[in-house]
Amino acid sequence: MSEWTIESTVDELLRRERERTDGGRITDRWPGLDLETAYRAQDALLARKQRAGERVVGVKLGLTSEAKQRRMGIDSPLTGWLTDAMVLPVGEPVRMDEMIHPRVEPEIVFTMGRRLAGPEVTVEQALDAVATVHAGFEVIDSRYRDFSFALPDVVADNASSCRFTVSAESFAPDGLDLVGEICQLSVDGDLVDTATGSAVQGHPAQALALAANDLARRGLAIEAGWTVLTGGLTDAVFVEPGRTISAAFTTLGSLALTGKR
Ligand code: 0L1
Ligand code: MG
Repeated sequence: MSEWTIESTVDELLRRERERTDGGRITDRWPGLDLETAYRAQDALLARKQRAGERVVGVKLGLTSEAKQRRMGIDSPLTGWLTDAMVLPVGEPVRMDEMIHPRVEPEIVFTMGRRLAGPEVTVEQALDAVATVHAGFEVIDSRYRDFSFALPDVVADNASSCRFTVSAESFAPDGLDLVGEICQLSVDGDLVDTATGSAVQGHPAQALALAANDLARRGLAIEAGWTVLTGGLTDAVFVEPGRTISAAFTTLGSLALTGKR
């Protein structure tokens, strides 16, 4: 491709998703792809999905923990869109034949009781707009080889969004200690990682405020009823056929996912 544009970037990323194939960084071929243009590409990619019948049901934050930022070599959080096609009902397997190289991470999830619009949303205002809190899993699946990307690449790729599961058990935010909430991540019964809610920007509601303030720069807001994934608490674990990944939270309950070829 001689000259890269937002539309050709979207074409390429959707082709990789459809054909379940990864590829090199767009920024290697389009060094002019800056962050602002990348978010325009993300919105254009969403518009294509909406034209194909998908409906926005929420927003996700990515790279909200220092551990994940260090691992991916990117020191900034980002946001992406969640659609109804990404919903993975509790108990359903992760269908690996629909994906490229899926990984799973446990998250604290909010459902919104009220619209939340930036700028200058505080953590208190963010938490006040939350209806319920849940344990959740995000299945991420980068359209880049080996999950190797610069920030504009992963932003254009809708923050590696693929699927997400939200536990049916719900909690009112009042009275929860979301900073101290512990999550233990196990693979086939073996504990592999532990983190607390403080890993997510110091407080998961801080991540929510960050999303509202970021979206406000694009003239957008978080709508009532939306789901918000606040970001991986621990590192993400690769899905394998037959592998069961489980997360046990102190208050929010437990969830498990199994990979299926
Ligand atoms: O949800 C996430 O934290 C992932 C954001 C994108 C980075 C990645 O693919 O690991
Ligand atoms: Mg995530």
